[in-house]
Amino acid sequence: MTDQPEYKPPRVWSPGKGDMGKWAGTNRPVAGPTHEQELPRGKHPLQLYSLGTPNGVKVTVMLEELLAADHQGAEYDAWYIDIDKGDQFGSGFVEVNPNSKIPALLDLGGAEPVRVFESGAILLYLADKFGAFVPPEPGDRAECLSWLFWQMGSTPYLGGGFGHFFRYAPYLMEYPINRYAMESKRQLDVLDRNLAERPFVAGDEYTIADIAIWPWYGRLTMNTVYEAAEFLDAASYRNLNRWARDIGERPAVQRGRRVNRSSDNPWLLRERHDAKDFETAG
Ligand SMILES: N[C@@H](CCC(=O)N[C@@H](CS)C(=O)NCC(=O)O)C(=O)O
Repeated sequence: MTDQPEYKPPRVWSPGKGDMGKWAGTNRPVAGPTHEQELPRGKHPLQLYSLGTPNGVKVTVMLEELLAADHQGAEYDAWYIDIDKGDQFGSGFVEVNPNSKIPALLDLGGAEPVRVFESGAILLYLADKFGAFVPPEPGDRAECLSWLFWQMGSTPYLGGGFGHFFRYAPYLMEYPINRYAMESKRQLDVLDRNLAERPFVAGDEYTIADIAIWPWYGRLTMNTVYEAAEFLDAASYRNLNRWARDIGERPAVQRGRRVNRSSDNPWLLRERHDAKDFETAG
């Protein structure tokens, strides 16, 4: 039982009543731009508008992996989108992503600009464009895409469900935390059982499935997602921990994690425009 009075829904919901929790200032029940704000453009064909959250890190890791594999066409400008300030509702950002969420990518390298939104779609677009980190053979490709889409479909239960109620809700509630901790642990077990049989998520090769899953589930084992590692007993998923450590040691992953982060830590890069930015930071 809770001390909170039971919620009695009105006939038609409207916003603005009650404590809406963290991000109450930016959440709205409608889409579309709130203000005119052009996006900056840099010198490279690939323009990334993002933030160093797990969804954003997927893309910076992918771009750094492509560059490490000598795909020079993957050079990119990474611009910082401040979602606390509402940059995602600026007119320029909404043109690139009508869903107003980071990450969003603009590819200016072809005859016409290509916009891509949703982190999974961005990973697949880049993998196809450079012929890397997605297997060409249909069966192997299906396995890789199955895990990529698994991440996109599963993580809202970990993030919007468990993470929200464990870290950001105005007060702690046992019912939703129980519900989403149950599902989050089931997901950790899915990964752990899969990784008992293979080195990487989709088989013998490192793919966009690993790149999508690591920033959420790998970093959860390292206690950098919601500081929930102990609560979810993440250490008990041995195969997942082994994989998370191995992926975390990749130099491209370490570079990708540093991008679009704003902090006093000089090792982190608010924006990234050149490979040399990593050398001069820190
Ligand atoms: N399914 C989307 C989720 C993106 C997402 O939720 N982005 C968050 C930050 S991690 C965001 O931009 N939030 C701003 C907002 O909701 O206004 C993806 O994977 O790209």
